[in-house]
Amino acid sequence: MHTVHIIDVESGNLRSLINAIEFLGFHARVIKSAEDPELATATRLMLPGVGNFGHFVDSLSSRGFEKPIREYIASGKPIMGICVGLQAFFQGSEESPTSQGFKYVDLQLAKFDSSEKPVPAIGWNTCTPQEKMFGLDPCSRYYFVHSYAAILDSETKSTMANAGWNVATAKYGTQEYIAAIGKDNIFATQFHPEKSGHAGLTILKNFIQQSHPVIKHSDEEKALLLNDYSNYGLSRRIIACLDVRANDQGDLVVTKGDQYDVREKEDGGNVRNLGKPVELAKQYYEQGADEVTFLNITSFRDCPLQDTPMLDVLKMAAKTVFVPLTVGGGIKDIVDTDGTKVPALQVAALYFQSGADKISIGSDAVYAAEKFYELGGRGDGSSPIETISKPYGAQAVVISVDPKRIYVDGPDSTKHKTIRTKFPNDEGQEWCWYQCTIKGGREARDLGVWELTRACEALGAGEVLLNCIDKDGSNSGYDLELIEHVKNAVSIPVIASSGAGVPEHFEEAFHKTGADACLGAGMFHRGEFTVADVKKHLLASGYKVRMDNE
Ligand code: 1PR
Repeated sequence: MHTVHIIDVESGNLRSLINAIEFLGFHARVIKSAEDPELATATRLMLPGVGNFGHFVDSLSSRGFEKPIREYIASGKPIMGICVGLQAFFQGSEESPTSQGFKYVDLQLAKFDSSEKPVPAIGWNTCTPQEKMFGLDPCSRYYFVHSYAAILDSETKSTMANAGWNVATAKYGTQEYIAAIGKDNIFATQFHPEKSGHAGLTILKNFIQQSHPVIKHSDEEKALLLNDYSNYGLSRRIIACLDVRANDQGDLVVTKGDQYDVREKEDGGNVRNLGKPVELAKQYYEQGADEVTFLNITSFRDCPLQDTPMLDVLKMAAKTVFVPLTVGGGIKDIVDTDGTKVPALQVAALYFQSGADKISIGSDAVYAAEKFYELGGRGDGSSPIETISKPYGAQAVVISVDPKRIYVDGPDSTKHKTIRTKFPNDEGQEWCWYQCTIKGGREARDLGVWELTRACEALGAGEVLLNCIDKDGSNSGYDLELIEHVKNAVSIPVIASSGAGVPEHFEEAFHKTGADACLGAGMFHRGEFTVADVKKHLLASGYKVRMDNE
């Protein structure tokens, strides 16, 4: 059985890669030091990286990894780079102009053009591989999350061809870029195979076994699954969300509220118990969820670090769920039971090490935005959004927003950005703004969702999880006006949340708004519909979705 060695420079989520390798039945060994003697005996080496290019390549150099990696490559043994690990093989990146790549590929990486599409690019794209690329399948979807890429044009394509590189190309918006490269013993993917469901695990297995299967599909499968390059090339993302808390017996359960009230109306007002977090996460993964989000909904209480229950949930879930995991609730500066101050960055690091790909910040995002405006439209570097996105990248920082609709007479009746709604209230008011709340809707603040999301984007957030207290648990469909309002405010991806009750609601949100992803909770937990039901409905309605069949 092969042992796979993984270079670790503490850049993001290695746990998922280790889990994926072990799930496939191989051994995984992490190499943290360039002096580790196992580096010389390794026969399969992996170079995974997330976040900032400069941070990653500089860490490799300062920790002395560059020389042994070059020696390993020169020995002809297989190496695989993942994400920023692919980028490290290039000359350099516009992201970090003073940092040097390994220069195996004579190209520079550049930022995606955000004037035509959301950046970072987050989602499931296809790629078109040349031959001998470990079974990369043009009908499969792979999970990409990045702002910088090796952009292709006729010149860069001939550079790659002349240097003998096999390339898998992908297209995001109008920009073509490199999804994977292969030459001799080097293989690398811009996407995350360990987060790309069964399709990604297959690539990992083929690389480890050094096998290049030939992929065949029927015309029917091709018609259904090949990319039509709608939605910038990304499939429509369906996210299953688990609101987690301890019930009155002290067990950690998945619960679900109506307008954030998670207690039963009868039966003594117990916390609604809809299942066990790890089991449900696995179930939704197997049904085809493109992401799973865990929210610790009692995080407003004191939450000492060693009690943080979500860490264990994540660790367990990440062993069987190979799509991105987001965790929210309690990502803030905390004081531990022994009085130690633990900065939010450290809390987030623990979650990343436990298997999270993204963290989501709720209440602290509101505080950060309030401070941003107090300082005249800038941050001071201290908010968790800033401290976490700096080393881990914007794509790892989601802000979770809990807004409520507030009706007013007209745009001049409030300082907040308003919209004219198609749904006037009983008093006939046709204008409204969306008020931000903190502590799971318990406290309303003098800040609108428009202002909040713009400030958080400027501070470094990479995605918005857009809940809606009015719609939560209502099964009446998303607040489409709210989604469009926030899409107009920011250029980062927006996840529509709250109100989904039937598959048609997902279709409606994708059809009528620019939502980048749609999240559902109650309808899945109650077993009314599966994630697969939603995807089949979307597919039948002409939307491209990821169908990840074994
Ligand atoms: O403030 O950074 O500690 O984060 C707390 C997190 O917990 C926030 O993301 C906040 O949204 C969440 N939260 C707090 N209280 C509740 C609650 O329900 N009592 N849950 C809560 C928010 C909203 C979604 C829900 C959708 C879809 N729940 O997660 O899943 O509304 O539901 P539906 O499809 O059934 O309508 P911090």
